[in-house]
Amino acid sequence: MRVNNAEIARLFERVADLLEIEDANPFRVRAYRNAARTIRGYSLSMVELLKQGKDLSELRHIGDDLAEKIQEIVETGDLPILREIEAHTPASLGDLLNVPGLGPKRVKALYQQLDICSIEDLRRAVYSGKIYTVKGFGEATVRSIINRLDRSRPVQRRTKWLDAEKTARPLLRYLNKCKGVKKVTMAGSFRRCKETVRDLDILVSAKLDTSVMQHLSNYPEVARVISMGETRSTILLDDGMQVDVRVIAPESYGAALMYLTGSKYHNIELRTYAHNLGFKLNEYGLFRNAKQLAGETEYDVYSTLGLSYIEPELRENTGEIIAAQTKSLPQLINETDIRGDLHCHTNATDGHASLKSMVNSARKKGYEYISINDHSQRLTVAHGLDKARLLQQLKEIDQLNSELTNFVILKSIEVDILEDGSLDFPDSILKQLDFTVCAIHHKFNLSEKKQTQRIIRAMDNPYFNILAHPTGRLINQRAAYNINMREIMLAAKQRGCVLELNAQPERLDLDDIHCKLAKDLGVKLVISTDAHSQEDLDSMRLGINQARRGWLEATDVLNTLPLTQLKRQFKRI
Ligand code: DGT
Ligand code: CA
Ligand code: CA
Repeated sequence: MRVNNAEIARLFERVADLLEIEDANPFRVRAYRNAARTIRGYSLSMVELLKQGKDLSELRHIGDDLAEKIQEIVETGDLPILREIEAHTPASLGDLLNVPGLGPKRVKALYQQLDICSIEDLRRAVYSGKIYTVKGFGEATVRSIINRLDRSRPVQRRTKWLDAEKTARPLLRYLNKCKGVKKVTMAGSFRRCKETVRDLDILVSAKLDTSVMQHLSNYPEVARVISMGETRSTILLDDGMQVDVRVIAPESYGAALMYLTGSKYHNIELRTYAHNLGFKLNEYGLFRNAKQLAGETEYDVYSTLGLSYIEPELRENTGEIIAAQTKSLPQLINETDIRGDLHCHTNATDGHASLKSMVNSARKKGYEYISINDHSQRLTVAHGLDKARLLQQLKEIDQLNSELTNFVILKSIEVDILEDGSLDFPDSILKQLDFTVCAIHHKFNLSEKKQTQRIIRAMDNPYFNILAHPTGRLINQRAAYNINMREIMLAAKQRGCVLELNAQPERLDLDDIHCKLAKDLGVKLVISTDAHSQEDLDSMRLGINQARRGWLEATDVLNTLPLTQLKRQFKRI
């Protein structure tokens, strides 16, 4: 094993960081830090010194104990004490320590005072403003943390929700075919409709003596069985997705579904809530003095606890339990609330379907309106429309509209926001449209200040209506651009502009936290598919998923409005 000094030092530093967060003896913490410094700065490699039979305890700051540990690392590549400490600290604290600007002192304060254990927790605390209650987190610190978080967003390998669904569907069908199976349900982050999932969690309701697991192992897509028991198994599928399957008796189905749906933090909070009321809640049911009071359905469990039913999308421990107790949960938006799609392309630019086909599909979905938002001239890669082609399209729309009953095609465009914040068409053209969708498609790397100013300057134009895919991130591919979202939302509100929740499976931009922020700030949103084909119109449900995770109600979303009211919202002058 060839570990270099820097790696050894890094392991020691990690031990010191975690010990410090745990409030361990400061001398112990310092011992690891000092040793790390010695090792890092030493001119010869520890491996070499050991090979020469040198006694490492002669080095500055290295005692017998640490010398032994260095030897252990050199021999095994691992440091067991670190694993031990990691085993009783939340694993995600390590991620927090990796956020630039967050040293162990700050992580410790966050952990001890706000119970922040993960990047996700941190994001929530930042956006809710809770973080300001912790000493040492002033405006400037928090701003720099937000920027780093926004830029360092998920690069980890999590599967996009829609891809996970493609994997899950046939498996659910297959499991349903097993004899004795009553119900098969997706749980975990998939059921909570997180934009990405790490693995699939499936709950099967069946008598415990059925052969579900045998059936599972015969699924043709199984690449490897990781573990298999009577009630729980984990398998790896050919496409790389890991799947946890639990079998549970029907009388505990609701409680088990709640447990397996999570989130973990919702579960923990709910258990404490139940405990404080003298109940015991676990995956088998809700109990008082060993007597099961509920458990067959989730609804029973919540209502026996005196709570309204909490939709899975809200189960993130961000205030939903209190809201359920005080009957103030949001009436979450549904797909049926949507009356039209406000961002669609045709084959006049980079879409695949004609204007007419897009309209037909929108009508089939039961919509009352659709808008056509082809690209503007600057976007030559997408064959953006120049003035003449745009006017030609408007004429076609007029013609089609005159033939349609109970349906209207809105005239619009996806107009580029140029680097100086001006729009890619003059007002004389923009004013002929029903509204505009404005977007950034180049110069992604401006500084936060410049990018934010660029967008706000664009909003100063009275023909600016909707900011499309506001952060520009592509899930697992491209980080958000550098912007101050709060400032942009406040500017939008002031000017009567709105933000888009773009429902494309790889965009889902805004994310759930930003949706909630918009709601809290009183900024309206639209949910649009940015469809480039007829099938793409079906992405609306993904946007709805995201919106529900962001606590949005129909009243927060403009394309739930009937046409006349909608048009009024777009009149700024
Ligand atoms: P993922 O897979 O990272 O996208 O997210 P989840 O939420 O699906 O997480 P997963 O698959 O590790 O666990 C599935 C559910 O099991 C989770 O949502 C809640 C429950 N669960 C997991 N670990 C714990 C725990 O330590 N305590 C409690 N109370 N519940 C847990
Ligand atoms: Ca999962
Ligand atoms: Ca799992």
